[in-house]
Amino acid sequence: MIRYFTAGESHGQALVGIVEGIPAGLSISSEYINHQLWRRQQGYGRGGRMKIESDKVEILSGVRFGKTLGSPIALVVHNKDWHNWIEKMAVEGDGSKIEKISIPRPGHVDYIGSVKYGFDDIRNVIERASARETAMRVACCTIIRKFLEENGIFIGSHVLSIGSVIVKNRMNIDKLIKRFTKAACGAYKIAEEADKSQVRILDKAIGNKAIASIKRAKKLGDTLGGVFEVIVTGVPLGLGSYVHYDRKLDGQLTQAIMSIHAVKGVEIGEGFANAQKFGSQVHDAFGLKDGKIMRQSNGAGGLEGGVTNGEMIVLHGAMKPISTLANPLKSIDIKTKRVVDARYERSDVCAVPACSVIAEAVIAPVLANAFLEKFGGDSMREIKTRYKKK
Ligand code: EPS
Repeated sequence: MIRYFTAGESHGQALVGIVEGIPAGLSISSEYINHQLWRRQQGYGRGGRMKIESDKVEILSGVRFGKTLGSPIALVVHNKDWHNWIEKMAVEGDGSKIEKISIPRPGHVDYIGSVKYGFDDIRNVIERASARETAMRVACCTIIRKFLEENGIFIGSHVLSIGSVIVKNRMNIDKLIKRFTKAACGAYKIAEEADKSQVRILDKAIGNKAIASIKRAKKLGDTLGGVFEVIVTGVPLGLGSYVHYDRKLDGQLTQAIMSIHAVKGVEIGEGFANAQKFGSQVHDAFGLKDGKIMRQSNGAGGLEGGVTNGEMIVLHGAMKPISTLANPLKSIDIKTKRVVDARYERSDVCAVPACSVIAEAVIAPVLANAFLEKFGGDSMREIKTRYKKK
């Protein structure tokens, strides 16, 4: 089974990661991972930090001559901004000359983290709670994603709404998706098309409206959230299981997306909208195509009973507006107990496009583990032979 860990503070020296359980013989390069890191940094509405960083991964172990060895893969992404934080983030010393942060931002984990871990300096919380951590998550998960791609499973995403600007014409979007997913790279083609928009919205006019609303939010010192859609193609029938709660793949996939910073809602397909319809409008009638049993629709979003049904997987994630506000809400200084404005820490106005890219990445380990449970082996060759025999 594949596991991965990340470590690193937002303004520390580096983010590091270890990916364990990748079979031997998978082709991977830092260039391949760097493209996903670049995608994570894009999007209209990102803050000043993205102008400083140009995230690049260094592979330290587990890969030889471009192929995985089956051993743990160690990765590092250096934080360029660390050079501006060497004293504030020093590993040694007592920090007595460093100003402590005592004003928490509502919506962030600043206050809760300081109480939970017993800190009198909120900086200790901010550093690890920052969404910067997702850079290493994307790096680790991209290796796992490559494993899926070699087995014909492709992941893509696009943005459905930013603030109150919503892609309403679902039929048009579904037509586009149908066309895109016919490409050799399946759902990844959706990602490539969405990447052409600064907000990753497939409808150009709606995209322009979204950009205008982010501009407005910035002017007001405010922030915006939104909803994104993640699609997976090439998924074989039978991944996950209905026999036990923790083997249900829908539960595992939604947890992975919910674990991304600022995500507050996840659904499979049109989960919430379907709750308002008749069953006959939601469920996917069986049919026959060239003698093969198929579905006439995909209301289930590719999952029934926690098991993949052979249709594409459709997931939605809702990201709340980023909690750091340039025009701040009220807070309390935990040192003086006085009511003050919340502290402004450099941040993004909107990071929904980046969040959709991160979501593509973080579901890869869930899918890969379900795949390995069914077709697993120690090397790519062994796995491919088993998968072909299915
Ligand atoms: C981020 C890096 C962070 C934030 C952002 C995401 O860098 P800095 O704190 O130096 O600006 O820009 O994180 C947050 C929005 C947050 O609230 O922590 C990144 O690399 O994605």
